Amino acid sequence: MMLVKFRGLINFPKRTILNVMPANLTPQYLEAEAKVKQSKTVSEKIKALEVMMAIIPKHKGTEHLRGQLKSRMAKLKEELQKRPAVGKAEFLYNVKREGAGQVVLLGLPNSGKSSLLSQITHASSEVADYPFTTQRPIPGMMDFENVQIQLIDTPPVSLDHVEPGFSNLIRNADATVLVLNLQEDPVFQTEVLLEELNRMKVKFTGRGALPPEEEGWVGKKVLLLGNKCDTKGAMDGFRALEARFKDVFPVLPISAKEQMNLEAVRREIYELLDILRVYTKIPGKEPDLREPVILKKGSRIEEVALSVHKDFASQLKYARIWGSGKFGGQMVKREHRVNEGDVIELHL
Ligand SMILES: Nc1nc2c(ncn2[C@@H]2O[C@H](COP(=O)(O)OP(=O)(O)OP(=O)(O)O)[C@@H](O)[C@H]2O)c(=O)[nH]1
Ligand SMILES: [Mg+2]
Repeated sequence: MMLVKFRGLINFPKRTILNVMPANLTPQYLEAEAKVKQSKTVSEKIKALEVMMAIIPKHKGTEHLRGQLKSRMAKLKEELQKRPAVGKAEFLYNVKREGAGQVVLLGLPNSGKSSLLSQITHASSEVADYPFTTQRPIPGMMDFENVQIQLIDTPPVSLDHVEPGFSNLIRNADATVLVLNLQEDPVFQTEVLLEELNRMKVKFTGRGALPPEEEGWVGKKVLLLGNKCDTKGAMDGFRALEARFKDVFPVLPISAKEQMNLEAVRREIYELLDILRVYTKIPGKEPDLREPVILKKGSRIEEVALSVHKDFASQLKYARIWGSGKFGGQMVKREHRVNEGDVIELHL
């Protein structure tokens, strides 16, 4: 009996033993491999395979396996090319707007987008130390004082594959936040992401007015966040980022993980939206400062009235206004431009 068992072991097919022996594959790799098997769509498979290729140990023992992964990837990409854009993926990238504005987080793999979303909004998005964790857009609501703003975590931008629908998501949103990993050449990451925005026909700017619209192009404000500022050497990365881009974009060092500078992030994101808050009041009563009326910068009394009720704008005779360094309760006409924090009493 013993002998038979022993013989069985010796005769164990050589190929099987070779497959398990020399590669020293990590548990994360095996997990990624399982993910490829579970993936139902071709693009999911590609993403999972990208993870495997990124984390596979690179030594002689895995050379053959790496070759196999590469050709498998090539086949999948070919398959994807042959198909028309899938309706379902497009649908996933349609995120219903909520709150005072919609802002997309964009970044290369592992930069900390999901960590930021999970820390700064009421939503949570899976965080992991391997790339391509996020597979679809995940929205969350961020509070800034008395305003709610929608942030959207997205799958990472990869150099050779962008999901259909991604560009629509960005073009339809109000602004973009680039989340950069300060540990890994943030200037280069920014250049890659700006190039991607260019390909999507997004004309970006930092502070100041949006560029004039051109046929087929949309203008968006962009904020740069240098993430992982808690790590060693990160501030060197930040200084390089700031030196290169601070004249064009607002740039902040943050740590999503250690919750550093996140209050400043909230304010900068609010600033990106080019909106202002005013408060309406009823004669003889105090305004409700928890319920701002949100308007585009440059709006007039007329728009305040319209936002309260569609008939108010046509029936409006005058308004009284507090704030903006004016006399308290000064009478103004419908063309009067309002400012952040004004309190307005509408008279019909
Ligand atoms: N030290 C440090 N680590 C961070 C910080 N933010 C994120 N990380 C880590 O970086 C890794 C990636 O974080 P994620 O939030 O999943 O990054 P992501 O950009 O969403 O990644 P993908 O979805 O794969 O593109 C995780 O191990 C996080 O714990 C940070 O501020 N400091
Ligand atoms: Mg993520």
